[in-house]
Amino acid sequence: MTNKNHAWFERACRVLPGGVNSPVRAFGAVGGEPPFVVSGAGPYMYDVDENRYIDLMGSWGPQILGHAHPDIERRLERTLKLGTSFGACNPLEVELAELVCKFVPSVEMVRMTSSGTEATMAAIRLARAATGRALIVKFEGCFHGHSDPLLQSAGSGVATFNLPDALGIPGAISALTKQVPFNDPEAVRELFAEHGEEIAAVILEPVAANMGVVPPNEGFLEALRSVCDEHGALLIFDEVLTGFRVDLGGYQAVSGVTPDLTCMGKVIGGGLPVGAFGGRRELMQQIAPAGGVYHAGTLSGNPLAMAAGIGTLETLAANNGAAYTHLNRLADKLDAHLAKTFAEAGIPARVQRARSLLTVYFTEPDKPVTNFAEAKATDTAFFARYFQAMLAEGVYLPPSNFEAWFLSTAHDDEVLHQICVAHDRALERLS
Ligand code: HOZ
Repeated sequence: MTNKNHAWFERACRVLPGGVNSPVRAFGAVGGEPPFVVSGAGPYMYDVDENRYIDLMGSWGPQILGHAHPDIERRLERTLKLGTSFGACNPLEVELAELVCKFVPSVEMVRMTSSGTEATMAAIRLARAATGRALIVKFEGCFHGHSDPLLQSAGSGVATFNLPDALGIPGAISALTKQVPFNDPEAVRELFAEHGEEIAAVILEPVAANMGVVPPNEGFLEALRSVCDEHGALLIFDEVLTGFRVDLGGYQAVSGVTPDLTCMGKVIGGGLPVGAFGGRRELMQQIAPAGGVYHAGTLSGNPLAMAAGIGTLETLAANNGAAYTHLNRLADKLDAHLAKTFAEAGIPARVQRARSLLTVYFTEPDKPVTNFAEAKATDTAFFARYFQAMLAEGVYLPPSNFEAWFLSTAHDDEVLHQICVAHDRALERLS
């Protein structure tokens, strides 16, 4: 790390806990100091020392069109000139809501928030109000933001830093969240057999992507749908990561399983702070002021975030969703190259995918990782070495094995070739 990055990290550590504003940005699990990024263009990011990185982190998901996409920039410039926030109704929030309702199967009405955390928090409040029940079922290793009821056995930064679940969270609140292993419908059925009358909702990422990428086993989502229906509980999909990433309709469109409520974020804000939750009209009408369940936010529906979101969704929808064909094709190529070269190098590695979302686990290639316990049993220490070797070759991966890699439409075949070359060199460094 050259001088300017180091100096910025020292300054940051004096005024920001751990030098960061969100734990996953720190290099705690991979070692070293994080670069300080000053700009991005297409598939690249640049740090204060003018190092260029091919970005496979994509701001943890939102940058599906790459950095500084010209159409998004134009929309933001136009919107910016009109004012940054009014705290009053604005046409852009209606336009983005219309797009979300059009594309996401479960969503007839939507409420914009400022983050994914806020979206899941409000969706749970709504589920509790709608059912008159208190318990929530959550899956180990799924991450739904940092609200009190959802931090237990959480993935993402909580898993990366191996943090205790409950610091600062009263036991009475934790007791209302029941945890079960991902991909274990039997455990869910047993829980319902015991507490069926008390369970308000089952919440999950339909593809777990905060313990690395763990797709649902065949029939798992269907089983959850039917157990919720049987017991009058709501099914909540947290599609903050999968929404508009795996398909315009999210993973619910891919799987054909429709939840009662859907939480979104990331891509729908085109790189600006945003979140949203939505569902059937009859449920969403219970949100204030239409109904009595309170959710509010000064910056909810912020015009800049809405403008970036509209531009992003319209671009993704153009040409019959050609963007997704491109993303999936690149992911296929990357997956094939990684699998082949790891095998040739004698490194046990397994690429797990949900369309263009992917993770490499250092484990036996033919043994699927299906839950949090299995993800934690993979060789994360080797991932740290691989991460550093890739960074040294100019590729910025998410600095944790419990995260997904993100491609963008700005990554083309030439950039993919550069990633593959960097990877091959990284393997040489590791040999
Ligand atoms: N929620 C993101 C994906 N795991 C990480 C972003 C963050 O926590 O800063």
